Parts: sequence; C-alpha cells; structure tokens
Amino acid sequence: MADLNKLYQAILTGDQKTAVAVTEEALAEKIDPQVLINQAMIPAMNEAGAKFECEEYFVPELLLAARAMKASLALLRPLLAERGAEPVGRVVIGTVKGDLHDIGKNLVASMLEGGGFEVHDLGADVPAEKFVAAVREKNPHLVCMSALLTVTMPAMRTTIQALKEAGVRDQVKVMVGGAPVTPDYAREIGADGYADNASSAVKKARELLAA
Ligand code: B1M
Repeated sequence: MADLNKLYQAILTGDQKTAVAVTEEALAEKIDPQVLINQAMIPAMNEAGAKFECEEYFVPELLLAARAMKASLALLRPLLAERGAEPVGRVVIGTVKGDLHDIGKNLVASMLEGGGFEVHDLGADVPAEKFVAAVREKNPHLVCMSALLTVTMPAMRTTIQALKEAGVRDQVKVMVGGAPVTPDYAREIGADGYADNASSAVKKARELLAA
C-alpha cells in the first residue's frame, strides 16, 4: 500500500523521483488526491518552511522540495480538474507581482477547474497591468490573486486600484488568498472575498458569483 509518510519525506527532502513514484502508486490504489495533498504534501511544504525559518534549510532545499511537490501535483491536477460538472464561471488567476510562489495558486486553480470554472492562469509574478489586460481579453467573472510574501501583499491593492483606473473593477469580483493574507486585509484593500485554502476558494468563488 502507498506510504503517505514516504511521500511526505520525499517532498520534504526534495526527492522528486520517490515523490512521483509514491504518488503514482497511491493513484493506482485509488487513494483520493485530496488525501495525498492534505495529509502528506502540504504538511511537507509547511515543514520545509519551518526548517527554512530556523535556518536548517536554505533556498536550494526549498526549491528542491517545491520541485518534488510540483511533480506530484502535476499527476494529481487532471484528477482534480475532472471532478467538475457544469461550467459555473470564468476566472483569471495569478500570483501577484514580485512573488514567485505558485504552488498554492496552482492548487487553487486546479480546484476551481475541478469545481467547474473555466480558469485562465496568468502564472506568477503577474503585474497589475497584466491582470487588467486579462480582464479585458477574457471577460472573467472573477479575478483571483495569490500572495505568499508579506512584501508582495500590497501588489494586491495596487492591482485592485489598476482595475478601478481601467474602469473594469465593477465588472468582476476579486478574491484574494495566500498564507499571509487575512480576511481583514482583504476587506481593507477592497477585495470582494478571501479564502484560506483551495477548497474554501471554490466555495467562496461560487458564493461571489451567486451574489
Ligand atoms: Co518561499 N517563503 N521564499 N520559496 N516559501 C515562504 C512563503 C516563507 C513563509 C518561508 C519562511 O520563511 N517560513 C517566507 C515568507 C515570509 C513572509 O513574507 N512572511 C518565504 C521567503 C522569505 C522566500 C524568499 C524571500 C527567500 C529568499 O530568497 N531569501 C523567496 C522569495 C522569492 C519571490 O517570490 N520573489 C522565496 C522563494 C521560494 C522558492 C522559490 C524557493 C519556493 C517557491 C517555489 C514555487 O512556488 N514555485 C519557496 C517555497 C516552496 C516556500 C514555502 C516553503 C512553501 C510555500 C508553498 O508552496 N506551500 C513557504 C513556507 C510555507 O508556506 N510554509 C515559503 C504549499 C502551498 C500549497 O500552500 O502557497 O500557502 P500556500 O497555498 C495555500 C493557501 O495559502 C491558499 O490555498 C493554498 C492551498 O491550500 N491560497 C489561496 C494560496 N493562494 C490563494 C488564493 C486564493 C485563495 C487561497 O484566492 C485567490
């Protein structure tokens, strides 16, 4: 039987090959992708972050852990996406300017796809003007912004301001999230919604579109 602890350790130590092998094994055994994500993968990334904080890990170790996480997530993504039924709305999503963290954003994008949304992923380090251009081009119902660094959180406010200046703010809802973001911060910068994880992001997206 697939060993979730082995997956946890493989991601934590940046052992991409083992992470992929255990993920494949788990999928062959029909283990729910959410179990792998919530019980092994996210905890491993959290532990990598804790090790980084106490200087046991440095950027190279974080990069290796992230690479292993992304390789496993790539196997799960199609399964997360195929859960959806009716298309419920169009979403533009990105990690804000200056911020290269894209694992959480990718997870949110996959879950939204799985929740039946049409998702246009702008990637990471996305400047405000690119969000504005995407709103004009894709005509989404929802703009989603992710930030993992306290220093990049203000780019969310800048982007909302840019949407206002471009005259497109009122045609979209804006949802924000990411580890340092709080509901209070979301309110303060004029976002319409906040979610603290990928599952609640889908729920909140549905609420915002229904409102
Ligand atoms: Co960085 N990093 N990192 N890092 N990194 C953090 C975020 C940090 C907390 C680590 C630490 O010190 N403990 C810290 C930030 C401190 C702060 O600002 N408060 C930090 C730092 C300091 C840095 C650098 C500055 C380090 C340096 O260079 N000295 C640098 C910055 C680079 C940049 O962005 N300009 C940096 C670089 C990197 C790597 C490139 C090495 C790598 C990222 C690789 C990648 O993403 N492609 C990396 C990683 C991996 C991390 C940690 C370890 C893990 C992040 C992650 O992927 N978590 C992280 C520590 C941690 O989080 N424990 C850390 C797993 C992911 C599933 O969770 O992204 O939180 P998360 O997403 C969740 C929720 O937040 C939410 O749902 C997701 C799923 O549940 N969510 C949303 C996210 N977006 C949402 C949007 C929504 C709704 C919910 O609606 C729109």
